[in-house]
Amino acid sequence: MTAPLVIVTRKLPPDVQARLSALFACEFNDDDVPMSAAQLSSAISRADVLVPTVTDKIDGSIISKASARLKLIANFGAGTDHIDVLAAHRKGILVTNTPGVLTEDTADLTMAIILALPRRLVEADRRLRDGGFSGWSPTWMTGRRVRGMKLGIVGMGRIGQAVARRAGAFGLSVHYHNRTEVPRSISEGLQARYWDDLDAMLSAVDIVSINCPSTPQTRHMINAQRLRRLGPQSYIVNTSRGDVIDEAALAAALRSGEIAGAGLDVYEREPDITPDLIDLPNVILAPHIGSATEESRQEMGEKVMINIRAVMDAHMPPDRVLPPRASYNPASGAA
Ligand code: 8YV
Repeated sequence: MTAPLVIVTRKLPPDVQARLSALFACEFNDDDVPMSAAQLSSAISRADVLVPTVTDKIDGSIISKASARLKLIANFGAGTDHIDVLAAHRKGILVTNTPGVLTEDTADLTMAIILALPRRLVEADRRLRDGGFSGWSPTWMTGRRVRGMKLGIVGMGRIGQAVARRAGAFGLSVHYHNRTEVPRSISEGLQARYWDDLDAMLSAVDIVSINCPSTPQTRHMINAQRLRRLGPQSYIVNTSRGDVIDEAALAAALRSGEIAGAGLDVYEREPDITPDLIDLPNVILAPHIGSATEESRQEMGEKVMINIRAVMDAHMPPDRVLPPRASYNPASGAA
C-alpha cells in the first residue's frame, strides 16, 4: 500500500516536517512563498491530505477541484475562517484545526499589548531611537495607569479566558461579551461580568480586547458607531482576526482622537495595512505573531500529525471542525 500524499502549503518547523516525512509521503514548500489559487487547486486535486495555513484561501472553487482521494484538510492553525468548511463537508472532506496549543502564547501577546498601549512603550522606544531622549523628565512620555482599568473582552472562548486570567493579575476588572454567557463556574473564577449588550459594554470599559473568531456575524462588528461608544480615553486591542474591526473606520477614529489608541496583531487584508495606521503614533502594530513561539508552532505541528494519523487509521480526528450550525443539520449529518 502506498503512503498517503500529504501536501503542506507553507514551510513548517524542521522537526515537524521531518516527522511528517517519516509518517507520510509529503510535498513541502521550502521556499515558503504562499501558493497561488492555481497552485492550491493543483495541490488539492492530487493530495490525500492538504495542510494549509491562514494565508491560503480554501474557498468553494478550490474545494471543487479536490479529487475523491482527498480525505482531510488539516489546518495548521486554530482559526478556519479561510476555509469553506461547509463546501468541504458537502464533499465528505473532513476539516481539522489546532486549538488549545496556542492559547497561552496568544493571550501573552494580547496582555503585552494591553500593558504597552496605555504606557506608550512602543512609542517611547521609537522616540529614544530617534534621538528624542535627553534625560528624565517629570512630564515627558506619561501614559495611563493600567491597574484599575476596565477590560472588555469580546469573545470569551479559550483565548478570551486566558486573557481574563492575566488581566485580573494586573488589577484590571474583567467584563465580557459573548454569544452566550459562559458557565458561572468559569466567570466567577475569573471575576468576569457578562454583558449581553455589546454597545453597553463598549460604553463602560477602558480597553477592549477582540478575541472572537471571524464569522459572517462578527465581520465589522466593531464599526465607526461602536468605536464612538468607546470614547477618547479608550483603547482597542485585536489579536483575533482583522475583519472583526472595520479597519478604515478604526484609522479614522484614531486620527480624529475619538479613541486613545489601538494595538493590532491582525489586519483586514493581510499583509496589507491601512496606510494611515502606520503613520499614527498611538498605534502598536504587530505582524500576526500571536502564536509565533517555537513551542506553539511545534505543538501545532503535533496536532496536525495526530489529526492526519487518526483519519488515516479510520478514526474520527480529535480536532474536527464542523460547518456553522445555521447551515448544518447535525440530525441528518448533512448540510
Ligand atoms: C496562526 C492564528 O499562526 O491559529 C490561528 O488561527 O491566527 C495564528 O496564530 C495561523 O493561523 C497559522 O495558520
